[in-house]
Amino acid sequence: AQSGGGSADGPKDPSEIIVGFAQVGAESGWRTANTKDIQAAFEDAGIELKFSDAQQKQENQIQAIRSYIQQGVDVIAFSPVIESGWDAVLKEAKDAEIPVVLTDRAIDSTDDSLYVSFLGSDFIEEGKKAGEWLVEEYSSSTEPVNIIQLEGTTGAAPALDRAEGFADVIAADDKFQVVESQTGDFTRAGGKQVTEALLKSNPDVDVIYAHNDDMGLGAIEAIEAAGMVPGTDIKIITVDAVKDGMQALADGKINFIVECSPLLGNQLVEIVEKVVAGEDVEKRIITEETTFTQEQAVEALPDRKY
Ligand code: GYE
Repeated sequence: AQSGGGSADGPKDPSEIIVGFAQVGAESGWRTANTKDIQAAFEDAGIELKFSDAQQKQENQIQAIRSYIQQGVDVIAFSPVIESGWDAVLKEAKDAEIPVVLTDRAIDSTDDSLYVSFLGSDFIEEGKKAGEWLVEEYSSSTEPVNIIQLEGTTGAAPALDRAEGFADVIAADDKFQVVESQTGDFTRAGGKQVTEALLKSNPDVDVIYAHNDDMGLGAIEAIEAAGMVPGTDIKIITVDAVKDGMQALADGKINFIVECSPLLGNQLVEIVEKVVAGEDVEKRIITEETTFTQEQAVEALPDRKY
């Protein structure tokens, strides 16, 4: 079994453990909250964390992972920017006997011995929750419902899965039509730009489904600039539930948010400690999440941590 340490002298002290974390970037409010939470959790645990920001580029992440392998860290954790293309570098980690933990996003590989655990949300479920709200919202209408989808980063697990879960649910009624679907790369600027362009060719859109809050917030700016009222003229559904998103929901500019928790730090520390001690860890650990309506956002906002 892969193990980052544990010797005849007994378990490693936390202060002897070194973890290398290869983050996606700083593309969204979710991501910055995730980075803060992970850094704080390792600091609290007294475990050294080497941290790198890949600026949403896979090649940078691969470079960071290679450098962690060279430095001989005890555990490598990373949030893969896209799903595909990891086999070679993860094989190098495996050969170096450094266990890898996938944090937040999944990889697409047939070899599940390349990582010890995958901690994060069920993105298909999130997409389904978004679709279920929409189906319920329009349950008494027979008119067509024209939808624009703002996709996350092309090829990223949350973009693929949030599209899939949503599509599965709305397929139940062909009044729901995704008339346009384009990537906004999970950023506010991306969401704004794509919405601006798409509103021109689709002035009669009813709903925008954005794969994260930031793109939804960008869409709000574009809708207002076009002289329409977000949340009323065009309904908006997003995923994440970061503070800015929750504020817009409470203000009536977003209609529904599916929660995706970025607070993975403590669970990641726990996995690292177990792996280093040579204990078994669950192959898949799913984060628990809820959803928010406008009324629920008003109530939840004061206690929102991120
Ligand atoms: O929803 C988005 C971020 O991978 C779950 O990445 C994460 C997503 C999150 O940029 O805001």
